[in-house]
Amino acid sequence: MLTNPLFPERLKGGTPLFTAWCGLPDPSIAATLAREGFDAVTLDTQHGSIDFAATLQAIPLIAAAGKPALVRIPVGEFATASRYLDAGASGIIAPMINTVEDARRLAAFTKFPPVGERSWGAYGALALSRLEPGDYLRTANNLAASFAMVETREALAIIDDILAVPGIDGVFIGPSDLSIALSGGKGVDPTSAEVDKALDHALARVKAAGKIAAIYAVSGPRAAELAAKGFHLVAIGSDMSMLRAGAHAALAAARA
Ligand code: 3PY
Ligand code: MG
Repeated sequence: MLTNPLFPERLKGGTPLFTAWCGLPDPSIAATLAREGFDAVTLDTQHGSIDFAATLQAIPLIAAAGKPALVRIPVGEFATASRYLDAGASGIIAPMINTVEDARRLAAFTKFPPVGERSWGAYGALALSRLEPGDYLRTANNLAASFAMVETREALAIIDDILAVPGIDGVFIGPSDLSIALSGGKGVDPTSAEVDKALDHALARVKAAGKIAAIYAVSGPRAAELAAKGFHLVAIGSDMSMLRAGAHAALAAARA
């Protein structure tokens, strides 16, 4: 079952949701995190080593745990977004949306007409949702969220125009790339005061547009801060950093 049939609506429900962030290549890692307390699991195919086939395997495993699966696609690979939705993904996160044309292309590949131009073939999603084809077609545009990543100066400057594109459900802030952009390439600091100022502005614009505000957090405490600011969806990253942190903590305790 698609246990969260209207995931975009649920995101706007007032309670911040937390997603795990998986880049490691084995689908069992995503399946394991789906059974922890996360509200969703995101598969990062932009920077993670998880490939297309493993991502397709992970989606039903996450759904079997009763959680929505989101997928971050590589830059500009909008056609792949349709394939993940066909497999039953509840959200697509598209990096580096720096022009209105980028946002239009994302919407075209992730929404059926009349909003976009998505092509029919949602076989995995039909199996997971158990919806009849006609019912799936009628609801598909509201079943999954399309997120435009805002992580450059260019994107920040046109955030209202990106938000105005039909079929864009929300914005997903990439604070690391944003910090690199705002510092002119001098450093990466996703929690800098400059980034905070930019993300407060972006959050206000997303709320004014009535759309969904999502962001990546480098740690649990940072995720709590961002949820308190009013973001609807906060990713707590990542499987690799949690693995390393767990290893460091265990070794430090062992050697203490
Ligand atoms: C960023 O912070 O730039 C991201 O893309 C989130 O991983
Ligand atoms: Mg980024």
